[in-house]
Amino acid sequence: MSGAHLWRGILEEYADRMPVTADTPVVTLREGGTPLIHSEELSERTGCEVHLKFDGSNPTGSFKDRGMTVAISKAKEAGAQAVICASTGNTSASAAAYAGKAGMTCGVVVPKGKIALGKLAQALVHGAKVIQIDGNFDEALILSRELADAYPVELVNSVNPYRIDGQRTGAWEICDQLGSAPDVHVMPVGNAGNITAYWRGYQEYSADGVTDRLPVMRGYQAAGAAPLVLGHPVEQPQTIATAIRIGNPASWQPAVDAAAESGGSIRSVTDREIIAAFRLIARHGVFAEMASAASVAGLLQLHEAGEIEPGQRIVCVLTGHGLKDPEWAISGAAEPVTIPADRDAAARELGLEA
Ligand code: AN7
Repeated sequence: MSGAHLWRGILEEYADRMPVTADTPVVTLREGGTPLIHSEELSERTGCEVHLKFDGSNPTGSFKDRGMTVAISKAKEAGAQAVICASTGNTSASAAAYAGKAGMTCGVVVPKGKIALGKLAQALVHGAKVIQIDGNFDEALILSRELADAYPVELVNSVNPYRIDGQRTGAWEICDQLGSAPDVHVMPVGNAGNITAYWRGYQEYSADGVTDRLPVMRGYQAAGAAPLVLGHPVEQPQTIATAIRIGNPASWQPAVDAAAESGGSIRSVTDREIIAAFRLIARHGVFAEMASAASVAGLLQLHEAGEIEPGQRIVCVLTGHGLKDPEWAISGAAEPVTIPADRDAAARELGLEA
């Protein structure tokens, strides 16, 4: 026996903590088990031990797969033929993939022109029916809820409790990887399901004695889409981080509670801070999408404000992969050079000397 262990996906790895029985048809793409990457750069800057939980390495490139494997498996168990979701992009990509695997029809409702091209491509290749609306995510979610109320179609947004159930596994993996919860947990916040899920996950592990501590939860919205910071919905949310361009989060209260109960906060970072954080981690080998970089931007903001004690163990969640939206990456980068196919010309470009 080689002793190799191949990750089976969150429903099987965490079966005893999941709402599944022997009768549940598990629909999985072997999601979860994502890397926790130590960041030398961020650790040095902050005087802390900083890790990046890279959920961009999930099968469809975002954390949504953790919740979707549960939601689609339970929908299939209940005999659903079709699922629907509203999305800023990643939920639609994930729903389309898992519905495709399950042999179910999938409809996705997205704000026209406001989702990253890679995410739209995913929904299309996986065979979802893509409906664009002249409106934002919040309006798309209202429409999707109305559809699910009036027609035989299962809603798989994070208002579906199975989504939150699955997303708790991110917290468990971090504890399993570190041996306990971190001191500080930093993450982006949009519709606010993920911060709700992480806090529940940490609390459950704590209640069961798997972790000896709970983290301080620090959530970050984009400044132009920061209803939880302002304390009221935002009619016209604006940010380059389209994944979190959300003005009226569905999990509003549990997210606010998670921040308060943990002694943490939900604050905002500007698009400028997000881009700077995006570039910083990309230069050090990790390509996450703009919305994900809000977590790192938040950590740097906390550090600059002197609110991070040195020596703490910190995890920043990177929720989605940068390849979903290469436009922003390319627009800020140097133009590639073009030269003849010649060794010495290439050496000159690279600044090499014989
Ligand atoms: C990369 O896909 O809402 O606070 O419809 O794609 O749980 O909403 C995406 C959200 C963070 C925010 N990072 O998480 C959708 C959608 C990325 C995201 C969030 C999203 P929540």
